[in-house]
Amino acid sequence: MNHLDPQRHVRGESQYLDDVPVQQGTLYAAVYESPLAHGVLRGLDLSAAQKAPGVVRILTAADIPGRNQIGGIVPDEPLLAEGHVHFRGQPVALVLARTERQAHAALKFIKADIEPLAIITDPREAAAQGELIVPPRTFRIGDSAGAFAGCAYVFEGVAETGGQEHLYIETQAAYAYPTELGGVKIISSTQGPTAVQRHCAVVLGLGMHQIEVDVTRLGGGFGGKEDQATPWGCLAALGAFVVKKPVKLVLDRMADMRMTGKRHPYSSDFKIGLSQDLKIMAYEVTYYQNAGASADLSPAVLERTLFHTTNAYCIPNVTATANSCRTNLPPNTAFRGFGGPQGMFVIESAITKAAEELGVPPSKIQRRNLLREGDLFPYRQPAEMCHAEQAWDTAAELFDLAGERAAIAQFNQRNQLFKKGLAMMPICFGISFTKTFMNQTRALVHIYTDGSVGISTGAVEMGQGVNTKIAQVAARTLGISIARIKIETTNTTRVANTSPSAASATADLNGKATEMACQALRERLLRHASAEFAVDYEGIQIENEQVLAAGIPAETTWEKLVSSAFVRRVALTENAHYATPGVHFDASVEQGHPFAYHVYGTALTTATVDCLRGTYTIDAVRIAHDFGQSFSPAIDRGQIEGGAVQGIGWMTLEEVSYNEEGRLISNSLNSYKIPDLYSVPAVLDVHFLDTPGHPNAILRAKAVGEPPLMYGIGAYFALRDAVRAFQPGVALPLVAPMTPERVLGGLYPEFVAVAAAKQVVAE
Ligand code: LUZ
Ligand code: MOS
Repeated sequence: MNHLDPQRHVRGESQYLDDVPVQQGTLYAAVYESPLAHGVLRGLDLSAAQKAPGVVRILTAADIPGRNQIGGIVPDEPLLAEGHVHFRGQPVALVLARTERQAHAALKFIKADIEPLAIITDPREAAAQGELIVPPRTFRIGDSAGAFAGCAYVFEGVAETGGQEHLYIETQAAYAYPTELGGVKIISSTQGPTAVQRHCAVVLGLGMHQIEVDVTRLGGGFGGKEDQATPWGCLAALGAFVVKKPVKLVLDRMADMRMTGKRHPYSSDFKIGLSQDLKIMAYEVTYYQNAGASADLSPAVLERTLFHTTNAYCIPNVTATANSCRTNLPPNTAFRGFGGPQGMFVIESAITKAAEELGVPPSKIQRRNLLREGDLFPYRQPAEMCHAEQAWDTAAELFDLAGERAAIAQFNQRNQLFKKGLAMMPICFGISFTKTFMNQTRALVHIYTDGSVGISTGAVEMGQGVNTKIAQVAARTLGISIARIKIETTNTTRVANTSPSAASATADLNGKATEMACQALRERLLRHASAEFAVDYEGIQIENEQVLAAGIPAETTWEKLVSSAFVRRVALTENAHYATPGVHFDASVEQGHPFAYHVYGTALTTATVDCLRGTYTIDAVRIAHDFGQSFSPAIDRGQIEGGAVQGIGWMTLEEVSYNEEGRLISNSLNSYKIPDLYSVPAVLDVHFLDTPGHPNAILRAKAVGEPPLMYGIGAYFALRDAVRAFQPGVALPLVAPMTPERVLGGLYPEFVAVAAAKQVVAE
């Protein structure tokens, strides 16, 4: 089964938000952003801008009819700045003009009177000043402090990971228009239509029933539109509501990069204790998450970091503490992996540091400590249907870990200017929203009288192929062809109160709801056939659009069955509700069973470093992955390949950089590099492990969205391995991304020391 959309995409037939025909009288919006990262907003001079050509109206916080509040988890985020500004790029005013150009041209005439305040960009500095978004949280199992005393080896260190720009191809956008009875309809490029609806209702002072949000598809999300499509939806809706005209708001690329949050950078302290035979006995870690200026999803991201503190390892004594630190940067947000990758980088750093100090390959410590059936995670859920060792051993054998290592050692002995490195990267990722209540959704299935089928769910198609999967589930359950099925837009009036398409759980949740609705319809149609043809219900089947049973005429097709059911007044619509069974969590003790299941896998990564230039190639990434029983192998393989490459980008090339004034330096594709065709690994193998899947996974095919991103962490450690082949024992900080500049610093530490000294002199 191939993804249903790509042919339409390449022919330009797919309808994205910007392809929606605009209505007559549509106004275009542009956002005036705070020019300072922190300050008291004393006043705004709009007079010149109001006279600029084409300008119809300029809206500020004073024009908001409801509450000026779009915070989700914590109510700490105004839609438009009021009283203070907290980051550069914070929306302050909205210009509405007759054309997009005129709206943007008017921005430069706006003057803000801002009294500057001190700027914090560093999470540790924020923590030191007590600037925490929520109180710190600690996950604890065993007694780590006591266990260190009995350890043969104890190592401590600091690990840091940087931000990551989502770089969805389609930038943030919304198109809103007034509807009768004073409501608003919003076409939004969002992963979370209900979030847009809920916040628009608050901002406009309306009931949620007055707001309709519709989503056809997104040109990528990656978490960047889980919460952060909301401001643009609300701003367009505010304009439409106040001016009573359609309003379209599309961010250009650089505005999107400046104004939206990214993956959270983390700085972390770790301490790891091992026994003589390399069992990890104790692990302590303190995370400092750079949350940006408001909470957004940071507390949930922080929680997922804690859930992934020990990655795929069993560690009996763990204390993990996490701080969400408020800084004067755009609010950081969901990004594929959602804090999991940040936590997993730290434990891999701790293991690597221990291995380097002990002079053993990290893989020796990794393999010895992998999770086994029944082992407890620090949050007390047991590892069930655990495939950590199977994934590792399959990867090690299939991709010849021993042979690769020997070949690399030989290469490194023979070459002075090029060095190769290798790393193994096991992953274990929990599937479910960590907030239990979010694990619910609905599907609304109509069978039309001609036998065609329309399906609405809470799932948003963002390129990941969820619509194809839902169509497959329905086709299988009903016994009909995919060609009869249409997956409708995601719309809040058809399917209400949805969770965002996120947490890798969208196909599971919405697929299960679809399966339930289709099962109910199928059963109803078979009961009808049983009555109509006076045959035993148990014996009837629908296969390939044929209704099959002894006693049923051979020409009885799906179409005939449906039309005869309609004539008999049988309901051809079904609405099903699905809630993941068995998940719960008690945050007061930080224990429970938050995940429906875990996904496992292992990647073997090799890399080559040019030791003159510091440049490198990631040569091969070979992955043994636990898909369960994949029913869309082409889509699933694509998710693993794309996720791994996105993870490699985060770990190597992509460097989000702000200056001390909180200004984004990496503000365009000139200065922010993502993997391109030339930098992706030449070899990217994906092996489907033979695993049974899980009953909580749709048709036993496990979730594939986020887990593969963390294979990219292997690229960091493979590069580190290569650098150390050139400079044995070099004190290379555990800081990602491993840009060519950082590689050069590892290859020539004395050169970097000289350069730093020169800079001090120059200053
Ligand atoms: N969003 C969320 C997520 O609200 N909760 C989660 O656990 C999650 N995990 C991954 C991505 N988005
Ligand atoms: Mo996501 S980080 O599952 O939107």
